[in-house]
Amino acid sequence: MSDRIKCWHDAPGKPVFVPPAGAIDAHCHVFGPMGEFPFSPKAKYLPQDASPEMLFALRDHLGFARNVVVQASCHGTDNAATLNAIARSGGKARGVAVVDPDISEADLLALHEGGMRGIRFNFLKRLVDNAPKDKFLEVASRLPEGWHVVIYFEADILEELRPFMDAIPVPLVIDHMGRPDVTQGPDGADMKAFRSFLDSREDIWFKATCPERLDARKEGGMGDPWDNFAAAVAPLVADYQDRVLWGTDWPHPNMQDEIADDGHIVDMIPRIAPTPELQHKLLVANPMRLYWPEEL
Ligand code: 0GY
Repeated sequence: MSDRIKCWHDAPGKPVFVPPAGAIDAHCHVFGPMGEFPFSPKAKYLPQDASPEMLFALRDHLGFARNVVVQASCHGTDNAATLNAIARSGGKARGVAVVDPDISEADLLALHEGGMRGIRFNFLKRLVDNAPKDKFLEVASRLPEGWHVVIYFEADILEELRPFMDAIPVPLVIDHMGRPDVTQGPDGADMKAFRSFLDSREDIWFKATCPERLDARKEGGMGDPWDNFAAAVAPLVADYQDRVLWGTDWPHPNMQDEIADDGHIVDMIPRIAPTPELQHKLLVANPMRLYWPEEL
């Protein structure tokens, strides 16, 4: 039990920034509870329980209305814990699944019924053993109507992944902007490459997320208050304001070296989206289009 890691802040501060009504935390996870929803035997980290109730309490504390729960790698392709969180949310959560690429049409539809609206392909070698592009492409071609593909990769493999991503026939959502080195600044090589990728298709979305990962002290950044992140990401949000999402990344998988205060993470929002109009797009209008389009 003692080697189960915990990466979240016990008592995050109340943010100064007040999110607009209907704001959506579009990137967060749940872990377990392990007694009901065991972790995958292939999990690369074993976290303490981060339950739906904890997530919803944080949502309310931070001033958000809804969550998009992304299936975490520690649960493998068994989406039961994420579906449980969605079911317990009273309609205030939807999700992104991780599936065995051989999944049947009936099982995909069951995921849709359970509130999933996309699938995630993870290319981080420290999180998954293999990422079969040919099988991913096949399953991406038979997703339920309106679904998208979330892709998680690091900046050094963006070019290598381009032909694969170009071939995906549904909208793409890129986790954490493909993890650019934000210390390079807004015009650094990583941001330039990411912009060129965004310019290649109008249906590529991204999450302006994870100052705590991308601007962490241990990665050569500066840590909270994450000035490198604000400087590098604000121009991207302004230039691609109709296809950017935001999320807390709670419970911050694998971040035990530097526990981020979620209140501070929320207070980054006005630094990357300084006007009420941008904030509404980032937190309400954009995620609603992807996750609750029937309400628009
Ligand atoms: C994140 C990032 C990480 C982990 C996962 O599914 C996961 O385990 O996404 C990570 O370790 O970088 O998006 O939460």
